[in-house]
Amino acid sequence: YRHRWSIFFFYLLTSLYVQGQNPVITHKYTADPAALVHNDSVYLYTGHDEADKDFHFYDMKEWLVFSSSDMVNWKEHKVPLKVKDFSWAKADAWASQVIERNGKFYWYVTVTHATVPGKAIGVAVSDSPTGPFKDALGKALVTNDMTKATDISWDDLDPTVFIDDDGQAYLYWGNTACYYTRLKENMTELDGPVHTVDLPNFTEAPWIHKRGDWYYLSYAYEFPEKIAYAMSRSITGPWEYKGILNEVAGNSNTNHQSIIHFKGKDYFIYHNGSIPTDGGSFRRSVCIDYLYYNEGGTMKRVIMTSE
Ligand code: FUB
Repeated sequence: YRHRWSIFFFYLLTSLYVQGQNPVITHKYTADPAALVHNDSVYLYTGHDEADKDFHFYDMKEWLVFSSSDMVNWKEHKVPLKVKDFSWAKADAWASQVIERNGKFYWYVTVTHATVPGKAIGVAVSDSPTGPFKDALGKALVTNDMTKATDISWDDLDPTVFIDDDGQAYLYWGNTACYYTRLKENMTELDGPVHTVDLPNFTEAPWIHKRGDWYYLSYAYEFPEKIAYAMSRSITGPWEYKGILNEVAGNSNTNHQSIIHFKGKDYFIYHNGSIPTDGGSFRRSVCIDYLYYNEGGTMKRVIMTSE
């Protein structure tokens, strides 16, 4: 019996985000986490939900950045980037991701274009992970050109960026259809055709990570969103669907994951609407839970702290 109890307590403890508390940021509503491991720190980039409780849609004008060396204590930095830093954009600081290349930090963001109807992807650059960031191009990197067979006006959103072991960079993004293309070494130009990845019930929010020889493409599945994932031996596929990684995150229709390995542990970072009274789909909060792999590389379903 003692043995059984110790197993029970082990699972109880490891299934909760024991060291810290969820949500990890409570003084502001934060959404669409994208974490970057750099040197001995994690930089957590988020959107900022500013909708008051009578406004039933996203009100997002800026992105935020927090850093931590232990995944528990988060330091907020000066607001590093706003929609208005992109002269060609008019609204919607939606999902984003930052990556480092050759000492520069590139931040791929979703916004609404001021003149081309629909969503667009821009890229900002900085010498520091905490900014200040500046629009790298003075125009969008990806606009809604309505030339893809699957095109809808809001499919050019939720960029995720990945640099493969051979140095080739890739940009994945999409809503309803998942797209990818190569990026030139300068990280600010697309290189070659746009491909579509066929994934069951793909909604949005692709995230690419690699562990050992496996590539993982996780994404928001159905709506309200669960997070599902596929695995491949190559960044360009073929991708094999593996199932649900995370269930619907409480009262938030969206979920939006980021997956990192930091100081020997794996983390699943997402958002829910769990701040009491006003939290919900348009007032979301970033949470962190542990992620575990099975032998063979598949991922165990995440146990959210709120479960
Ligand atoms: O935060 C606005 C949008 O909601 C994001 O772009 C999606 O991924 C979803 O989280």
